[in-house]
Amino acid sequence: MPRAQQSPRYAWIEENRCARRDSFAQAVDDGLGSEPRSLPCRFFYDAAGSRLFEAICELPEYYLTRAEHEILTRHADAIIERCPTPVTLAELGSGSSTKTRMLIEALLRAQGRLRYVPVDISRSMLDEAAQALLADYRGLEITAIASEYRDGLRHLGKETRLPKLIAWLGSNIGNFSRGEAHHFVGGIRDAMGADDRLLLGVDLRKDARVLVSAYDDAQGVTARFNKNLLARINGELGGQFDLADWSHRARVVDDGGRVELGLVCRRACEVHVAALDRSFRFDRGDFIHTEDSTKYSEPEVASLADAASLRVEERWLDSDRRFCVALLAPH
Ligand code: AVJ
Repeated sequence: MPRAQQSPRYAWIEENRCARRDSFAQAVDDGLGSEPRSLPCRFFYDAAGSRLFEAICELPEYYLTRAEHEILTRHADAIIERCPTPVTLAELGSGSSTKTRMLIEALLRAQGRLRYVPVDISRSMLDEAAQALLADYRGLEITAIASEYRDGLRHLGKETRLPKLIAWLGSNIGNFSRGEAHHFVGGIRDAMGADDRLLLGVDLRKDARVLVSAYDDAQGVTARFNKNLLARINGELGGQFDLADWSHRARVVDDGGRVELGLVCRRACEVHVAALDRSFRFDRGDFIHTEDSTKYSEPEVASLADAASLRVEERWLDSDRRFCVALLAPH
């Protein structure tokens, strides 16, 4: 795909791509070579994986995107009324930026012009999203940061021309354990000034049946998304995984507090990975953990904020009370 050009309204910063490719090899070597086996979920999002994730967001079972969209549609103006104006909109894990359009529109209504700084691991998603947004909104200027969260936060800390509204939506926080989330929200707090705000979209604890169907959909899109990790090992590292030997598994654990995703081996196999010059043996029933999706209660959201010296300024739920968007401000 042709790379988007830098222009007066669009600039991008890319954080060490080569190191990232190496780190995929390293992560596969470490993750498949030790027990319990695992692959880190941040590697889901190559171009194909990002597209599959967009398809997940449209699934009837995957209520998260719709619930959050409902909240942002109803309350975008109320959200930005509680932010200083003018404000820069930053976003962690922006993906296609579809979920952000309500905020962008509300901010453009309120302040006419807007600087938007999306951070995402997928350069192709950033380019596509930026082109679409710039075509739709005059008055928008975008600086995209292609990096993992850690590097992205470092850039955001330097983004001090105007106060910032940092959006971290889509329950992306769910990929962290509770402990990691506490730590990471502390890191966001460190990148915030006294006037900045954090807008957090969090999926709430709920009935296990609703969760299982959201993460094991009837059309098998989530299964393909999950197996895309193996396809990436094949494509990028010369792996020999037969995708038919693996099945997708989604399990609710921790009393509805977490969905655990992984791949179960259906047939004993030995898989060579050329780039690692190494083979991995799997028995039938072996499990590779690929993702956690942590769910929160409302009090857990408040204590998460509190532990990072933030307070919940206001929070909004969807009409089915499945999802929460919370606006956090420094103490
Ligand atoms: C992008 C982390 C929010 O946990 O719901 C969706 C990822 N994985 N279906 C989630 C995901 C399988 C998603 N997040």
